Amino acid sequence: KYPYSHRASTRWHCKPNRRLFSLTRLQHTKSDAFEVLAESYEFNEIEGRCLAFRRAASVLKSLPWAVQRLEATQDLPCLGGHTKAVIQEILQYGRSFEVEKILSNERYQTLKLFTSVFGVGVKTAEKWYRRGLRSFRDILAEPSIHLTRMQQFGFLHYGDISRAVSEAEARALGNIIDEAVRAITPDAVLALTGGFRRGKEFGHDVDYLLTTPELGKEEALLLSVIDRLKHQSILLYCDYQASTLDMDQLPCRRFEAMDHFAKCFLILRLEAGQVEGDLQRVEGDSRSWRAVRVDLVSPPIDHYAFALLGWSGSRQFERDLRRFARLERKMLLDNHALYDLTKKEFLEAKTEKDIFAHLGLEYIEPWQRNA
Ligand code: DCP
Ligand code: MG
Repeated sequence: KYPYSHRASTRWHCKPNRRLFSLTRLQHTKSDAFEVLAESYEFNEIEGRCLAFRRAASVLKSLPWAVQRLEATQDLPCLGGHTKAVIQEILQYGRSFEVEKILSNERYQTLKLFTSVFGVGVKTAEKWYRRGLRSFRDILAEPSIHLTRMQQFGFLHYGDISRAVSEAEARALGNIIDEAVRAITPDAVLALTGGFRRGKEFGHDVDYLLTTPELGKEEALLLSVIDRLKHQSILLYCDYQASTLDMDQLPCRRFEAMDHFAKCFLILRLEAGQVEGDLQRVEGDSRSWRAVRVDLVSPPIDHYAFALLGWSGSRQFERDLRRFARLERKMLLDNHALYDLTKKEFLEAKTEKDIFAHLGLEYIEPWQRNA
């Protein structure tokens, strides 16, 4: 059942960090008990349980009150028996033994470390773990391991890109991208997406959508922007993926990890002087710049609204919205389009509001989508 229709829905999406549910926050690891459980299932490739814990964490995070007794969670959606048992344990003992066991597990710790590298997914991390590798030093010293270019740059800039990006840094990057885009196509459409559009104060990267009012010119714009960043000597790494969009292949009936728009995953060099205040840095770091991960996505203008909604996240919000579309409206929603299975037609949208209207939902602002 669509969780937004629940009575608690007025508080479902809180402004980030304002009313964080503190019960499951593990102070010593700065993580969330349910996030640890979800991750542990993810590492064991048990997707259903992983998603169940992510959804439960979202429900708890949205509460305007702290849970003091298990009974208080009785009418909340998406909380299964396992989740309730963990809540009960934390209420009773102030800790979860199951979570502590996971945190001290060598496999969990190693996979967590390895997947924190740009370009390393669970499968690769698992492969390295099975070969007996336990640290970055082990990996880099192993001659038979062939790192992809993305992983090489992930290791090279690990210190910088594993550190959070601040709002001020995201703004500074926004100015750089904006300047590059306008110099090429003055009337281009550019939008900040991802966590920063939802009002988050920190993120792991900065995400932008850019396109041209004229259909078919968007990919050339993206390539020119990349070229310009290269000439400005701020492009440290670029993984460009050309568009594979084919309307005949839509709607996608199975879940796909990535959409088909032209895009690039970048590492950019950001100078301290460009940032209001200062760079996010670790103590003792006196460099005048840092590396930041940036994603640029370039959908054709007629898919822009869907891409904007999809890339604004959060991931959990997108999952729930798609599920709602499918189960309650018999419609397929993804980053490209909305397809009505009953009428057997694509529904057009120029704005996010049009998409919400097609779904029969009240429009909600990006900052309310922090599920
Ligand atoms: N997204 C998507 N498909 C992907 C990757 C991302 O639809 N394969 C969407 C959902 C995300 C948004 O794009 O919310 C941005 O992705 P990020 O991984 O950058 O996530 P956030 O910006 O929300 O969080 P962070 O602060 O970690 O960057
Ligand atoms: Mg992001």
